[in-house]
Amino acid sequence: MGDSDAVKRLRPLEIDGVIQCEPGEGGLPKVSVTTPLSRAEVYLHGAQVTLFKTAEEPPLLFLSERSRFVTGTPIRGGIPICYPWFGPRSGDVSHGYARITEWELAATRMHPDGTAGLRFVLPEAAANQGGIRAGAREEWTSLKAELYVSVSDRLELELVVTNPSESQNVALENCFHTYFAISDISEIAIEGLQGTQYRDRLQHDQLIKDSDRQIRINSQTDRTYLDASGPVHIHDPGLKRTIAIEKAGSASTVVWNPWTTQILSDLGPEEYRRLICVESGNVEKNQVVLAPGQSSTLKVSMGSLPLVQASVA
Ligand code: TA6
Repeated sequence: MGDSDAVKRLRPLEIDGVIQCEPGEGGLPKVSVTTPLSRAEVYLHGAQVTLFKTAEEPPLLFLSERSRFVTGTPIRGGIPICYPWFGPRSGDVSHGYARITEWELAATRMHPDGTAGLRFVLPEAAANQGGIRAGAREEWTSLKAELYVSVSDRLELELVVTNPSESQNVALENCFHTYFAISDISEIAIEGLQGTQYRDRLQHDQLIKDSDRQIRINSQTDRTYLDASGPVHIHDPGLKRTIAIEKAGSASTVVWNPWTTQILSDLGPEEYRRLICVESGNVEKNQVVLAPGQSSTLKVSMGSLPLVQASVA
């Protein structure tokens, strides 16, 4: 397949042997990153990371075999960027328009320690569709959003949003809706959320305090943990690894698995067994309010380590 105009525009940003731009699934422009320790792939569509893998590990992220790669439709898997809202919104896409917009690749670099860095910019027109989108607010049209992706033995993402207004506060939600690859949903234990409160979407949105040291998934799960800013570990004996998720600038953590009951056309019937979403952001009462001229940074750092033996009860 010949280079599309979008891929041709990316050529000057390539770094030989490290950063290549090429047509990906569905012909969508994809940036492939190779470092001495790892590989990654990021689609300009949604600035969505779809692959991260260190040399000796299975991929860290789950990507549905049935994901569509079509403009205007979210990719199912990897790290969707939920912005500037989280969740459903009447007349517009769920989780905001950032993940169905083609971002611009603004810069690439290779650090002396071998880390590869990418910077993506959300086009200002994203909030519009020939007129402001049904779900968008006027004040969002002037926000500046940039995504920094850093690839080494870990994967780090930073979403930086700036309010250029000289007079107006702007409220928004943001979230890295990360799909982690696991051996089997029955195997894993999630640790780090003990003692925090969550809104349970499966129990009439009631607020519940989580007293479990470890969370195990045995049915459809959709929990929004509020005022939860700490690290989370996903212990996976099946893959003999613990996935470590650290974050900064994030007060909310969402845990989701569709099980067999939430039917999604872009997710195979058995794929629920091989994914768990642990999402890092600021949603609901944890929403971000930017004063005039203020910026916010949502940062997540993820990687895997040998299974923390004592962890799995
Ligand atoms: O992450 C939790 C959630 O809001 C769930 O309610 C579920 O709908 C999931 O996101 C996937 O949403 P999507 O719009 O990507 O199908």
